[in-house]
Amino acid sequence: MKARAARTTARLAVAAVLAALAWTGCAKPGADDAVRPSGAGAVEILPTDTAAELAAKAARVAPSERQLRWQALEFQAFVHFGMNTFTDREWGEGTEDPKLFAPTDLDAGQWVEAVKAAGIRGLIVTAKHHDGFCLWPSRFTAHSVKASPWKGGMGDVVGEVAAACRKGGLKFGVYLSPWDRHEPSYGDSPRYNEHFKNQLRELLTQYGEVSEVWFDGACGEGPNGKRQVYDWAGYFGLIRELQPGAVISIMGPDARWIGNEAGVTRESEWSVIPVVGFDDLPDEKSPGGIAHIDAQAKDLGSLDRISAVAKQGGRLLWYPGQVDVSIRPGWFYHAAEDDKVKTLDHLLEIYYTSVGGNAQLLLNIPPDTRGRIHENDARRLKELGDRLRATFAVNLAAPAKLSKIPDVGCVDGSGVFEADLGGARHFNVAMMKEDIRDGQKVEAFALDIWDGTDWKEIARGTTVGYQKLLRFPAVKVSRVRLRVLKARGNVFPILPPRQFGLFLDTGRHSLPAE
Ligand code: FUL
Repeated sequence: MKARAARTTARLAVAAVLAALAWTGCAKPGADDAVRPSGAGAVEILPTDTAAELAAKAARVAPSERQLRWQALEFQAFVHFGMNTFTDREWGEGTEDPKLFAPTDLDAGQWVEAVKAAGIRGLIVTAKHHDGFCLWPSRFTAHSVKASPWKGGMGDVVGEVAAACRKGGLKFGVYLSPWDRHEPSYGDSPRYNEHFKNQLRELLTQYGEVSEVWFDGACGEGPNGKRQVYDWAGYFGLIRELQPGAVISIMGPDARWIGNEAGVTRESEWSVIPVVGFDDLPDEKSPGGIAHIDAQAKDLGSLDRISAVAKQGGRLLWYPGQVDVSIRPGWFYHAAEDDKVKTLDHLLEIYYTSVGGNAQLLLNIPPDTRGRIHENDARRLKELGDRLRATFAVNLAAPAKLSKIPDVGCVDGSGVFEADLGGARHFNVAMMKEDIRDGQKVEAFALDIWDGTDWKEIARGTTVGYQKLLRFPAVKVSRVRLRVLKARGNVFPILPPRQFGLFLDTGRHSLPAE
């Protein structure tokens, strides 16, 4: 009874705070409700569209339900484990003896606990890498755990990982390399496509819910190598049929590669991406209608880029970025890299710029030859989680109260949010979020503090999207102001505590004396 009353009081308090916030904007919230799409979907852009029409169209593109759920995972683990772990290589030839696969102490539960310590919410395992060795006993090849000494050939790594994820409350996903250096049918396109779909079907039906299927674009066939024409449409169709909630990443329509493997996110990371052409049917050249983007281009979604694509005729898609990067130099475990685990500062930098840069972070942690996440990696993951938990435990903007609304000029869909923190608060991290169910709109913003006499700008940025995290030297003030300087259409209020937050990271060196 007591707990229930406390919850009710807390809810009333939150409602009062929300009502007490100040927001000024040029357009009325809700004005474009009528044109808001119900979910995903391409919006056509034409050579005849004006700049204003293109901005309005871009503002209307919204994620699908599966993309929304995926984005909310924020931080996932990539687990590269397989034949390469035992041959000390990054890319196997496909000719390796399955007997080499011999983990001595495989413990998927330990993987799950280690990654959860970092605050990770999902895990994607390499069910099959380019060498073709399968971590599950596939009925369609002999090149698998079945032929290995591990558990006398009776083991199933994918099964153990899926079960451990379920038990630990992590989402579970699979990486299945389209490029297969072992499978004899590879290059005989229709036969290999059948083979690949058979393997996909096993993975999608035998292990419960699969939240993501990760298709690698890598293919190292040389000029005289095998040429496989992938049946992307068939693969995607099968996934949609068997696991409709699964996001198909990279060579797929739901999430795009960020463009590098170093953990670097663009300053302006857009989820609304223009694509040349109107053909939205998946085929080899255009998997799900997304093949024409250059994932490594500097600018993928600015209004300039949108208008350049519109001149050729095309579509706008919701296509968010995923940052895949390894905690070590390699994707697979190598004992020689045991002391090359990324530093905590480096991981924090990657976290703040990806999870805090409108992208999802997919951090690779490769288990060793025991089949365990090495102590050095596990320790670093725990340090990372501890630091993030400590920083984000208290949102200092949560009890914000109404302040005087300043008189500021508006450009496009801009607006000003101002909060009185109810006393001086010490912080060095700010968080803001757009409600991406309504699309992504903010193009430029600035964060100000009241220094007692005047407003002083302490940070400025471009896109916000799902989440923007800003780090700056610590300040101690009682009033802050967020100015949305430019937006594509109407930006709804960005409200604490869910969409606006201020935090103190006590681990940073730059803290001034209190
Ligand atoms: C690349 C692969 O070639 C690497 O081995 C690794 O799997 C990485 C995530 O993707 O394309």
